[in-house]
Amino acid sequence: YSNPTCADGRHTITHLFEWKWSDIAQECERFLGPYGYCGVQVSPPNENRVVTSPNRPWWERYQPVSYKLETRSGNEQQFRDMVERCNKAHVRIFPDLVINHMTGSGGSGSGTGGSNWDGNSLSYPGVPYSNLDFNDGSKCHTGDLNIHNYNNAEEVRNCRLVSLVDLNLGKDYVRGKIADYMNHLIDIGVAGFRIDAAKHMWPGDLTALLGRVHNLNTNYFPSGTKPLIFQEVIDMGGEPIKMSEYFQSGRVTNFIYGIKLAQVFRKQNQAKFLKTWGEGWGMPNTNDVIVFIDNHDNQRGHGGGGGVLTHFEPKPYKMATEFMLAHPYGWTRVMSSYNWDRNFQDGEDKNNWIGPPHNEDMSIKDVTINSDMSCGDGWACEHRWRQIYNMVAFRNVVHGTGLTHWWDNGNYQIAFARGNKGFIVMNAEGSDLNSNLQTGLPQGTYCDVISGNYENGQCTGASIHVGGDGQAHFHISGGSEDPVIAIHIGAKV
Ligand code: ARE
Ligand code: CA
Repeated sequence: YSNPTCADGRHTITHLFEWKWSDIAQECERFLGPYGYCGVQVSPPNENRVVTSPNRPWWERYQPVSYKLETRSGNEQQFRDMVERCNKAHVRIFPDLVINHMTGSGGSGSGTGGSNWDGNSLSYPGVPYSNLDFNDGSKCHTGDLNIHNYNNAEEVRNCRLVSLVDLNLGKDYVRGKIADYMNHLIDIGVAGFRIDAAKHMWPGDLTALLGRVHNLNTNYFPSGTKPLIFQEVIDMGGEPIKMSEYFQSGRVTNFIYGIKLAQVFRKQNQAKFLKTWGEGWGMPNTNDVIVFIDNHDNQRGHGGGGGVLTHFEPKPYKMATEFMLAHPYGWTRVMSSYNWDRNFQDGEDKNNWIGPPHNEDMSIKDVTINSDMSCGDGWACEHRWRQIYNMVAFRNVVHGTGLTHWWDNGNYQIAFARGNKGFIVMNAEGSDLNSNLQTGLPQGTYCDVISGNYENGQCTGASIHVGGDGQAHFHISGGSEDPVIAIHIGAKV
């Protein structure tokens, strides 16, 4: 379950957070396919609770009502159309799977697909689940059935995460309903899943569940291909539940990764130490993780948030993302956000609930595209930033090579090569970088893909001349907004 199910030569996914299926389908065709992305993590496709106080927060989608494919992102027919068009564009779809729980306890109503639910009697007829399908007082021993102590693994897995009513995945019936849902999505043609709140489910229940899941649809994938699974397990080292318990059922989210890189690019820890980045920093094996700079939770202070870089700080954010995409460690995910008006009070953003850009009737707005390729109407579209999409291509070009020719100045200036295919120089120092460096690349002129593109055999930004001995001269001004140069053999004039 940890083999990426990407089309050949593609190695990075992006999370198009809260996008509509119709926009994702277009984005696969007009951008993600042509620019070399492997795939898209999409918001939970199943029916969710309609939350009106606050009004339609993004997090309502983490409160399932049924497994019917009907949400603010679109209906089943639109979902199918997206999967088909994206696969045709060689872009894979990875739905976010919320299977640990249903809605918050208490309250009742009808969901985004019209199914009724009752969080008092634990009735979800759209599945159907009844009170018999949940962990209750027999399995969870906290007085209010909620999780309070993350140092008690049993409590974390059998009690309610922020009052979300906790499904009993030990039950055959529950596993069957979830497997049916997953198989429905697999048969439509998805390539794998993000598993939400995996920490809150028993590893044995997850492997048993996966045992009931189909191989991927042979219209798009070689026969016998298993879905790629990446599990959300927040493990920063201080709790009994470890990422390693979940390697059997796929990859895990490496949350330390973004926090540590934020420290470097905020100049709280010298960049020279990145020489041993990856397993050398005590992180899991490269094949067991998905890595990212920020995610939809920690970019707004949810889910162990705090301290990570986001699109609100573009200079260090781009640098951290460039480093991630240049470095061989991990399977990479690029966040793609929308903007909201942050309102910090006592260090907390009171607006961190705000949902995606929407129309009067609360339907999600279309993603509009400007003439410079950026997005409009509140969509941040980091995945379309030149410095980021060109490094996605860099990663594709250098795939399979190791890290070579490491150089640093003992402080915040670093450089390294990827075999004889690519080279990156980063200056996080503030003062100029002016050095001759060994690039490992064949002689020639290369486009710096940070300051510009390689178009019609020419560079729209800076060019770098590599000599017959592999050396090149680099000058990066300390005050530059983009103090990075990256070159690779796919952008050689
Ligand atoms: C909302 C309201 C709550 C309310 C609840 C039920 O905010 O006040 O009680 O509804 O009515 C998201 C939001 C939540 C939201 C939820 C449901 O973040 O605020 O609750 O949707 O609408 C832990 C988990 C981790 C989880 C984070 C948020 O381990 O799995 O908390 N992350 C995923 C998603 C979230 C989503 C959910 C799970 C739920 O990515 O977007 O919640 O489906 C330490 C621990 C971590 C812990 C962290 C935060 O770091 O190590 O394990 O993360 O603290 O508590
Ligand atoms: Ca649970």
